[in-house]
Amino acid sequence: MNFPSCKRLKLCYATVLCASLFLMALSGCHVTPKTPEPYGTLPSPRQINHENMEMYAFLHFNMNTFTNKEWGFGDESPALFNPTDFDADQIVGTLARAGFKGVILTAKHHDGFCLWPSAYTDHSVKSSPWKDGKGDVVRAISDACRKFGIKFGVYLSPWDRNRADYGTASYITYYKNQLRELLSGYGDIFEVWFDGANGGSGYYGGSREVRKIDKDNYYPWDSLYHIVRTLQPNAVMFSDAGPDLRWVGNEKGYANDTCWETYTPVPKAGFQHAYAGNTDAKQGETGTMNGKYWMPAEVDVSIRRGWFYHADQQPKSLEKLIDIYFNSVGKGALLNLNVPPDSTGRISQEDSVRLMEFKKYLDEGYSSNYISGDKATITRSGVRTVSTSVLTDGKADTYWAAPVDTTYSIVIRLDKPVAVNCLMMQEYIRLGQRIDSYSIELETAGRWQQVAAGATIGYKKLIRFPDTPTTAVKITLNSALASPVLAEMALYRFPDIAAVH
Ligand code: FUL
Repeated sequence: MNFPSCKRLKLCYATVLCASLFLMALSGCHVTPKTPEPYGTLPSPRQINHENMEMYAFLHFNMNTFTNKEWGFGDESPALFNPTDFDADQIVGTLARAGFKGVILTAKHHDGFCLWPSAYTDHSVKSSPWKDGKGDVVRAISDACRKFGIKFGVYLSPWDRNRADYGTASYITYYKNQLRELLSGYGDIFEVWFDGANGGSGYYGGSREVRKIDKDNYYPWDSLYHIVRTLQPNAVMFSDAGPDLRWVGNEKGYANDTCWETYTPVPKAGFQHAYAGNTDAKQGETGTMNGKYWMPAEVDVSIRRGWFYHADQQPKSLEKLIDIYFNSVGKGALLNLNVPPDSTGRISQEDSVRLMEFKKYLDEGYSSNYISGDKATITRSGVRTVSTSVLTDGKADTYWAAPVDTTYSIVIRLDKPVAVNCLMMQEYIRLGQRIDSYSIELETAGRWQQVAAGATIGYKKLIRFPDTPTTAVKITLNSALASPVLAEMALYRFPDIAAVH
């Protein structure tokens, strides 16, 4: 059969072709031929890997554990360090079972005592009675991390209240040597934690005085960063001002609801540089829209009041831990939860029980996704543009990319009415952080009601609301710095806390 070739039919074909091209352009999803242009500063591969961890644990365990202090003066005798039942497998195994993806150990805190037998000082485990001076806590914890399949990181306090030469150039050489020892002797390191507390009173080899340092110039941050990049290219570095992760600016366990992953650190008044110890860290809670660097917030907080173990303190309640989780991971930040081993050298029973409750709560919540695999109908300016399940496919590396920057609404209908209390959204951050205004509505008994509104999403946003019987969820993307690109969504019902105890 011959195809008709009349002019009118040609016109018809042309119209159909144009219309399909137009619809394809409108629909915009991961199969569009053109990947959207990235926007602004972008995460490095090491930062993406790190963000995927979501939460890890801090281990404050050192001389203070035995002196019942938070900040040792630096004059403590190594003879005091003597855990009676040190068990790295119990410590790391407990944290791994509780869902933490890594551990950061205080290899040296401000008092200067070293948990490993450093070649550069005797103020370490090798002068302690523990294992007759043959022990190495850094070795034991890093080995246990490998055994339990989680990552290992180090905290090496830049401030050292024990060293006679603190404040001079030779201390910097000492600090660099210690950094090299830790980064070359203990396998892969995922994070190096640079504390901003530095300078002040201390023992300093017996001079017992106050040593102020020039915070703008004393620490050669660029060459310290270079040591880390050279010896552990996959490690991220944390400080008040990055370079890879920023301090959230408080130790209470929360990031702001608006929390940009980009950040331009600003020096405190009177300082030239934004370095560890002289950054206006409060700005870390929100980050900076269109900030100069990709530098997600890390929320560091302790399960107990202190960073070190004190027998008269108790772990935070499950309610509080969950609140911390939603205010850190749930705002697109990393959670670094401190769990201090006691002076026997183990995680206490109370902390361990609380961590297992925490894990149970999260597991139950996360296993309840009511929109897994469901189709989302995406509408632009009142016109239905696409129906896709790419947002609910459970894959954070597939995405829906809006064709242009304007308002969209995304509706996902549930199979049957169900009570939910949390919506999860993820941007595809490899293309930058783009969305800056959204609102959430739920359909209950045929009526839409708004339950939340906010600005940033980023790597992950968890939005909580009271249990609401729901037949559909609508996410309105009101505005964005560039056309929105979303990776995932989920709708959960997290359990009642009372049911988890
Ligand atoms: C602070 C330190 O001074 C605390 O002792 C603790 O190590 C905390 C994580 O960082 O700046």
